[in-house]
Amino acid sequence: MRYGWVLGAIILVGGSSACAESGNADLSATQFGSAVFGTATLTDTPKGLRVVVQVAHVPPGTHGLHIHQYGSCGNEGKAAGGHYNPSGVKHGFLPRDGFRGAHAGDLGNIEVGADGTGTLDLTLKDLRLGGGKYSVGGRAIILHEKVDDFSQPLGNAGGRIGCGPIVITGE
Ligand SMILES: [Cu+2]
Repeated sequence: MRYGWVLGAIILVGGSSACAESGNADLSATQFGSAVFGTATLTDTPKGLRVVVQVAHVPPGTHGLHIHQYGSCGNEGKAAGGHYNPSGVKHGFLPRDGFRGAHAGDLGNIEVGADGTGTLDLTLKDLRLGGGKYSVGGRAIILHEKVDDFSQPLGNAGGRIGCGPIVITGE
């Protein structure tokens, strides 16, 4: 009997690790005539959700990058709704401020060089692609026109120039 419980526990642990998922988001321009383009890969790791974003054809400078509530990019990105903020907390920078001081979607900024390309590589503790308290699958990554200055309420990052729905693609 006791042996059966142990076996069950092993199966449960194995099952939860098999839930480590991977996904991506293809970012495209929200405005007609814009060539903004990007890809994001998302992977559940033991340390958290790893998000690697690469963008191209973006005006040089620092641009806010967030996960927004809904996986829809219509109406110049506005259909994605507000920042993903399941805990109803203030705006911040998730790696620095944690879930109490930042929206779960507050990824900060991406630096774009003179050639119009930029890369961001973050691992976000307790954020997950699927399942858990803070899951981002089915939401959207938004690239903003301006820098996220971390001011309230939303970081003052301006319009949404790129958008990509987060799709879970495999384990
Ligand atoms: Cu945003």
